[in-house]
Amino acid sequence: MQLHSNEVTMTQQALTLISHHLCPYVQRAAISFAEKNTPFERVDINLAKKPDWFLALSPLGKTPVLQVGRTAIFESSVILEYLEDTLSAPLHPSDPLKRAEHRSWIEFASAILSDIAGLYAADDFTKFEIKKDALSKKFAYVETHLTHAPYFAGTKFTLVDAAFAPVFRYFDVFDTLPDFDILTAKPKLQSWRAALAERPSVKTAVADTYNDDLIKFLGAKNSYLSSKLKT
Ligand SMILES: N[C@@H](CCC(=O)N[C@@H](CS)C(=O)NCC(=O)O)C(=O)O
Repeated sequence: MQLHSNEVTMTQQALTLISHHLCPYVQRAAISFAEKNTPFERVDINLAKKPDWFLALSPLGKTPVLQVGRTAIFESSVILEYLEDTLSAPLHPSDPLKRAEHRSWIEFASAILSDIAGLYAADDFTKFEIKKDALSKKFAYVETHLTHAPYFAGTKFTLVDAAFAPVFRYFDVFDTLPDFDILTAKPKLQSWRAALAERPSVKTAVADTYNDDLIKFLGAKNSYLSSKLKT
């Protein structure tokens, strides 16, 4: 039997995920690797002091980067697609339209992450409330469009779940803030969040110290949210 050359290359090349210990986009890839039962090396870097070797690999200067042998792949959605293309245990639906729909939802998760970054960086109450409102509206949209349980597409865990699990993880800390009620009164979303939190691949995508590390990271932002965390 002749092996396809990609199979040979793929199995021989080391997979290294260049990461940041809190990065939600890194978590997507770590979750996918775990779901696919594929070992990888994880190298955490300090994004506040990016090493030159990292900047040489990552033109956008962002984590995650997946190094496959000598090739660097950047952008989490591209990394997820590469893992779909090369590893077994698919996390995308096989139907092209469904797959496209799932990709759209992954984009939506990225838009939510962008609002979350805006929320924790907002330096006054007004900006904070604008971001909070934008997030509330996006989550209300999710709530009305969730039609399956326990996961986004039903009993099968998919990449949409891998993209939303790191979104919900922020709220374990945000929910400790006074009057922070974005996810309350959204029962479908809450049960999806709970199911994701129980998933082993989701649990192992971050260190046990994640919540404390996130509080430290947010506390150092000098933002409206960090002032609320300290009180
Ligand atoms: N669109 C990118 C976003 C990645 C991203 O924003 N990563 C953040 C950390 S979570 C980063 O590296 N930020 C550093 C910077 O922007 O300087 C992806 O999906 O991979």
